[in-house]
Amino acid sequence: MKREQLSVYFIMGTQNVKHRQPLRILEEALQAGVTMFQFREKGDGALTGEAYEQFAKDCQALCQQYNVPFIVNDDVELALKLQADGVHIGQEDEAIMTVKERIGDMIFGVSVHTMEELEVALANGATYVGIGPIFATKSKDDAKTPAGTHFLRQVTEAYPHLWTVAIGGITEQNAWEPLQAGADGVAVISTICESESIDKTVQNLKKMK
Ligand code: TZP
Ligand code: MG
Repeated sequence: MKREQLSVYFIMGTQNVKHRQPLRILEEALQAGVTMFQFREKGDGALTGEAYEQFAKDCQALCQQYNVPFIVNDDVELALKLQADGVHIGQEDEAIMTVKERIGDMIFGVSVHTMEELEVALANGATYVGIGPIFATKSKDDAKTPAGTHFLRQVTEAYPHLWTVAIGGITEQNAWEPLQAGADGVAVISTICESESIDKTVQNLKKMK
């Protein structure tokens, strides 16, 4: 992947979508030009078993059609089985070192909140790091307190060559803040899932970069 592909990073699971077809939302987002997609099916009412896997496959097929990397959140097993483009894990998931050994050259995203976590991610071959929550979010039950852009700025200044994506409560109105703090892109769930016009939303987010 290229660094620019972090610019508008869409994350979705069925639990993030109300009154609409998740695959339709993904397709609209892809048509509008999101640059990366993360399959994140978890939390209350998330699909399991066969339905979970089929939904992942359907999302992957759409991403392939639009040539957008398909990244699996948490589930290394699924990522390997589907030959996804990559995996994204948090600190509470499987140990970073073992994930790296299992996925080899796949895109590897890691969420970090401190310099120590960042250094471990780097030492273990992370392709990019996710930094957040920047703002308050309603899309992650166990999200940490919003951190603003302070840590993000610290990271982009200390590691200018490191690829970073900001996450958490990012909207068309506030995306400029993490971008100005040096993030390569913004990762969003609700701003796209709940948009009245996904096309406009994605265009606006893209323009800011
Ligand atoms: N990790 C940190 S915040 C967050 C995740 C997965 C949720 C982001 O969702 P939203 O709706 O863009 O705030
Ligand atoms: Mg996780």
